[in-house]
Parts: sequence; structure tokens; C-alpha cells
Amino acid sequence: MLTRDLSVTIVGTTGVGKTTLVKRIEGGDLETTTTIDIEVTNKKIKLLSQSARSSFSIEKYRTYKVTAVDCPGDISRYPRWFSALKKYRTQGIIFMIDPTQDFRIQKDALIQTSNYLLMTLDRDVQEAERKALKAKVVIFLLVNKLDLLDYNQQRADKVIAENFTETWDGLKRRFPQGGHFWEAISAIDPTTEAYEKIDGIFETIRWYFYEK
Ligand SMILES: Nc1nc2c(ncn2[C@@H]2O[C@H](COP(=O)(O)OP(=O)(O)O)[C@@H](O)[C@H]2O)c(=O)[nH]1
Ligand SMILES: [Mg+2]
Repeated sequence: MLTRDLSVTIVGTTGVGKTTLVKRIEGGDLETTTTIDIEVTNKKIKLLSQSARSSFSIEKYRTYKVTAVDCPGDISRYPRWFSALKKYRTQGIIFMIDPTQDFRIQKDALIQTSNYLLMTLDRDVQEAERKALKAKVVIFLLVNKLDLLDYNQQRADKVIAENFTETWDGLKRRFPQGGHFWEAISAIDPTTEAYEKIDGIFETIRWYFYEK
């Protein structure tokens, strides 16, 4: 089989840039709309890393069918995140952070994401916690709007370190076999470099599931 599935759910509070990110993957226009329900994008992609492979590698010819699930960010719609995680059998969660928004609210949203992920594993909490110890899922913290931090990676590091360390550590303890990654991007940046970084997120999720 030369096609593999990659199911990714994108969550985060309103306005962090979830829909913009999905549109970048889609290659569509970046006009602004408010997401009120789960929106599913299916796209077959070849990752940039694949084209660099040798012709003798099957990976060079593989296509990934990416299901990107874009969730609404309003707190009253957080339960949709749970529905999305469960329904689309999410392999990777991209939790987007906006460095210009209230961090306390975003931290709570990340805790909620962790709880929802747990709930997808079992109805019984203790059983779910047990299953979480072996769960294979990628949790990707994505600081967006790097342009508003003057493209300064250290400032993005600081945002994570100062506001999300405790929650992030809690997530790692709860899902110790999961893939824990983070990156900083600008979803509106039209340059190839920016596109490669976005591509790299999917490449990482792919790697964790199929090659690690
Ligand atoms: N400066 C800046 N603005 C962005 C970036 N990504 C998205 N935005 C803007 O943030 C606003 C909300 O984006 P949207 O994708 O609708 O957020 P969502 O609610 O998470 O889906 C829009 O006006 C976007 O143009 C970025 O990387 N930098
Ligand atoms: Mg949206």
C-alpha cells in the first residue's frame, strides 16, 4: 500500500490560527471565517522530506491521506473537541497557542484537551488512566503567530516555559508513550521556509506512527 492515513485534530482557543493552518495545508485562500463546528479536510499530501529520499526508498512514492479536523475554539464548543478526537481516531493533536492571548485560558484549554483525550480511551477513569500509559498519540504544542514575536524563537521558548511547563509535564506523565513535540510557526507566513516548518509537523507525526 502506497497510501497511509494520518488523522490530525487541531484544537486551541478562538483566534489562535487553527483554520488558517488547515487552509495552508489545503492550499486554499486564507480568508477569515469563524469555525462553529468541526470541519474536516481530507487531502493527499506528499511530504517535502519524502522527495529528498532515494529512488530506492518506497517512502519516496508514498502518499499520506491527511484528515485534518479543525475544531471551533469557543469554550462552549470544547466538547466538540472530544467528539472529534473520538470520531476521527486522532493520531496527532495539534494544540495551537497564540502568544498574544490570555495564557491562563489557553492553559485550561490544554488541560481540557488532555482530559478529553483520556476520555476517548475508556469510560472508566481509572481504566482510561491505565490505557493512557500505553497510548500512542502525538501531542504537538504549536506556538503560532511567531511574526508577532518578531520571529524570535527564544521568545516562543519562553512562552512555553513560563506558561505551559506544568501542564506539559502533566501530559507527559499521563501519556508517557505518546510523542511530545513543540514548534513555533507563523501560519500566515507565505514563504517556503514557513511551509517547510508546517510540513515538518506532519512529518513528525508520520515518523512517530510509522517509523519510530
Ligand atoms: N499575525 C498573525 N496572524 C495570524 C496568524 N495565523 C492566523 N492569524 C490571524 O488570526 C486570526 C484568527 O485566525 P483563525 O485561523 O480564524 O483562528 P481560529 O479561530 O483558531 O481558527 C485571523 O485574522 C488570521 O489571519 C499568524 O501566524 N500571524
Ligand atoms: Mg477556526
